[in-house]
Amino acid sequence: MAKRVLVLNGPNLNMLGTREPDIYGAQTLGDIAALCQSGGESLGLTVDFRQSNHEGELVTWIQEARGGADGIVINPAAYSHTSVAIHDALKAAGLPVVEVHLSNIHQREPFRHHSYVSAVAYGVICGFGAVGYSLALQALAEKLQ
Ligand code: CA2
Repeated sequence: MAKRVLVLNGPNLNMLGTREPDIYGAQTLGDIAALCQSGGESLGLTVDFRQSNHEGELVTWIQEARGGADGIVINPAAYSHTSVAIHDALKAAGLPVVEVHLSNIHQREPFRHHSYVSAVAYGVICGFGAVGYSLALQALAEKLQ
């Protein structure tokens, strides 16, 4: 049976492709969703791709993933650097988590160097742009085999 992966995206990622292409690339979130759908299909994964600007909504989706998904790929965006709530929800979900960032957060401002999510992820991918999502799905497919 196909493994189910929840791909979550945090605040402002719905704005991708409209500004700062030098940092985040020119692709829209819709483009990345399509990449995940096709990449997931070829890996035998069912991908549920979502974005929210609201911390609580992301927490609720993570809670619902327990029982409804086999793994999580998450780009928590700015909440990476602030959210104990997302950290706690991911820990409680008990599912394998891969954290993705489009940009290399370690090359940027110091406040982006720490992520509350990294401690509950089994892997972190950053700096490869949209390709990072494909790499995350590939890693998760291996893990879920
Ligand atoms: O590099 C990443 O993927 C980030 O998670 C993106 C977040 C940022 O806060 C993290 O430090 C690193 C920001 C996403 C906002 O993206 C925009 C794109 C275009 C226009 C406005 C915002």
